[in-house]
Amino acid sequence: MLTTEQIAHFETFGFVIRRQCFSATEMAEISRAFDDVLTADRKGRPFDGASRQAVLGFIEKRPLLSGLAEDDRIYQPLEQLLGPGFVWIGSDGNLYVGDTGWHPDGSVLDYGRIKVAFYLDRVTKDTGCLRVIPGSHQLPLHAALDPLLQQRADSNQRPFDTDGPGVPSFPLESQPGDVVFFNQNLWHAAFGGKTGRRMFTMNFGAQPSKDEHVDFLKRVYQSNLKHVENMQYTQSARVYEDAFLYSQQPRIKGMVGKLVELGFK
Ligand SMILES: O=C(O)CCC(=O)C(=O)O
Repeated sequence: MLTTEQIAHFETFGFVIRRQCFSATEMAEISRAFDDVLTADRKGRPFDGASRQAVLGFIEKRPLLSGLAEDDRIYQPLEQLLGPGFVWIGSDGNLYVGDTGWHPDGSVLDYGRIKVAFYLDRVTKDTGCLRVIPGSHQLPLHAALDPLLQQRADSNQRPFDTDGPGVPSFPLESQPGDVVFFNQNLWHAAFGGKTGRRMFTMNFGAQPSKDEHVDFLKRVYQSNLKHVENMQYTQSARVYEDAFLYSQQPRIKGMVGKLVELGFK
């Protein structure tokens, strides 16, 4: 459970990091399962490091990983931050290559969505930890940072007279076992990571209360289908796994119901 102060931190700054939520033994198992899923996607071939590998439906592919979505250490903070009836958006397991330029994961400011990120190796400010711009999940800062998208497209652009790493931000340095929760409207980036930096995310949305929220979920689903095409080695016309979509586990069942209703596969 988050304390009142941790909730205030999340609401004000747009993120909260929970230190050493998972033990070294648990992280060793999670790490092995991660390597397994990404290697299976490459059909056993080595990672060539040419571009990012992202496997969609990542936690859904192993029971040990799927269990994270219903684990109290993840589920309870989400229920506190998003409210009851929150929905599953999806997960991805990644081997990153190079920097990730500044961006938010969307700008639907009236629809709460949270990304939960696990970095599987120690990462610091200059070795690829997640950097965030505190408070940028809200207006007016959220919109004032739009010029950073030009810099993401072309790192020579300096809309604020500085390069990407120079943009004022907070580094979420982390050790395996730490878990980052952040508002998807928050501007974030990572610089200086090694090729093959390992991280995975789980993404959740509040219970949709407007057509615009449902439209947003549909857009994300379409964009995840594209990610399967562009960043997975093994092609598929699906994002999710049946074992997860039709799980009988009450918490999982509760979060995927909307997706099944919308016909997501
Ligand atoms: O770790 C990174 O490179 C950035 C992660 C990120 O941008 C994301 O998960 O949306």
